[in-house]
Amino acid sequence: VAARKWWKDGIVYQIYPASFKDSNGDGIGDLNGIISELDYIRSIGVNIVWICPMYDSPQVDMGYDISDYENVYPPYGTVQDMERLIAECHARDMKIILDLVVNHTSDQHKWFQESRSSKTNPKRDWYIWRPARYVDGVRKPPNNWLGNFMGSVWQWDEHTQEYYLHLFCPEQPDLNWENEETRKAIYKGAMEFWLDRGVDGFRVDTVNMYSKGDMVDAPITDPESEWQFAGLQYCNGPRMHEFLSEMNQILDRYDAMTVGECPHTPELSRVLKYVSAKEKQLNMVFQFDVVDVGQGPYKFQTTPKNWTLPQFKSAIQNTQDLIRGNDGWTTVFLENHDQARSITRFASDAPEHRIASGKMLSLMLSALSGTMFIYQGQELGMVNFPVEWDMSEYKDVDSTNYYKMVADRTNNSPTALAAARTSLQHLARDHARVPISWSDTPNAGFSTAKPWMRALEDTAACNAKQQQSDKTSVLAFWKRMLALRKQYNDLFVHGEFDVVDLEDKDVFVYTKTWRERKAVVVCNFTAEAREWEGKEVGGKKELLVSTVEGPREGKLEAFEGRIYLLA
Ligand code: TEU
Ligand code: CA
Repeated sequence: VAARKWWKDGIVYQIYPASFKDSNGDGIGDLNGIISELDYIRSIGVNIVWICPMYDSPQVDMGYDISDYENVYPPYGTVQDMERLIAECHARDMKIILDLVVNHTSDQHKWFQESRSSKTNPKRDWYIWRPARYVDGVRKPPNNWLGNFMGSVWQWDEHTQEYYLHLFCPEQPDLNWENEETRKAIYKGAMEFWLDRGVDGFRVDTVNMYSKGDMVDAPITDPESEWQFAGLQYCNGPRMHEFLSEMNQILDRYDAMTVGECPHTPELSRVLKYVSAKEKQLNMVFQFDVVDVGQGPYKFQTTPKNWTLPQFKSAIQNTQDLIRGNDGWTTVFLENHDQARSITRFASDAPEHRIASGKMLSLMLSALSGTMFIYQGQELGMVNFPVEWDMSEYKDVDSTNYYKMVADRTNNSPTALAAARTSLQHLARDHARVPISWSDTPNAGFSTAKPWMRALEDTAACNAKQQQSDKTSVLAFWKRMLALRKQYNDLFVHGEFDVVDLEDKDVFVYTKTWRERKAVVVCNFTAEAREWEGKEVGGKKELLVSTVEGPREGKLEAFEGRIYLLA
């Protein structure tokens, strides 16, 4: 048997630099703040750290708009600080991966500045420029595609009288991957620059969007709008695998790990093409099945808890089935910087249920197969900020643009705006981006100054300092689960996953199987006690762990989770 790749057994901790820890009192997290908490991160049981974009950027999309790949955003620190962070991770036997954002740059990147300067500039073709089309003498963009942050994906440029493509904000022009010179510049500046400084791999942003295909109009799914959902057209384009093979040749030289972000790709066969070992593209991807549960046609066009447990189970099954009987690999995650907090979304953030919910989700995740990803604050059981917070606390373009669109469309209808607020309180990316609650001191112990985003105020009930010395905390439970995940590595990380009762709306029961070993995982997703006799799973059961202390028999408590080993 060939040795397992190091990243398969990885437990990754994702850091959002702006909100992790502020070391110099300017209200913004920074690299020195991260370095000061590496021992804390390691104590959780993590062995890989992922740093969200820390590159120089005007921060229109929180660093996913990069103006210089080879420099650090000054409030975060310097390239030397990054070198120190890399060394300090390695000194603790942890790997470090960065975010690779190369579908687009910032409009402030020098490549784009040159590209937009004239139609004959040598870098004109590094971005995607198209002439207008005229309908009854009216200037229109080249197609009807809707952008990820609302509006058209095309921006008119007065100076050269053409449109450029931006799948995200107008300040995030898409690079032209069809141009070989552009690709080479990306590999050298964005990848090799950091691989040469010792980083161990990348989380690859929007990895399936580089090849845009023929860019024809999208079908009309929203008759009220001029712009139509086009995700299925701009994702997984015809040259995607060719580009990734090329990119992989560089990554291979460094034995670098890759995890690609793979939106709008529901078909397993498609996903497999990205992650199968023999295809040599990416090591693994983030599928969107689970985090998309309960979202509307426009993400926010929905009501809270608008999902059922069977939907959640089959979404998890889709990600687990990816590795059944083939050479692919998968990921385990419920949170990241683009998702609201999982306790609020999938369990209960009511004060009396928050801790139980956090432990139950930790248990549910820790026995799933694949490389595991934990997002900062998830290990503390952090939850969404409250509904009372004003609209001005939402800083993310994704949230503010949606709210603006609803206002425009409905002529500021109070009912429509209230519905938008309710949905944002449930699903907005902002909830994951508030400062980490380190202690029960002003500004949650994150900073000595007023933080760039408002910190949670319930820090007495939830902070890292208190949880580190409390054996019953969510943090203590995460540590225990990650230790068990290591102890039962074959079964939990590599075993085969089966849902026991897909239709049950209250309890999620699944089994894991590795050769003659078997475990059954039982999670009560309701706020009431629930009967579970376990007749569907034969054999003698021995309790391995429960989210509730003490001997466990009979009914499951509200949001209780248990794992049994089967003899
Ligand atoms: O996200 C890309 C993506 O496709 C979405 O999940 C996106 O966040 C969603 O449409 C918003 O509701 C990545 C990054 O993770 C995200 O933070 C960036 O904003 C985006 O790319 C652009 O770089
Ligand atoms: Ca700072």
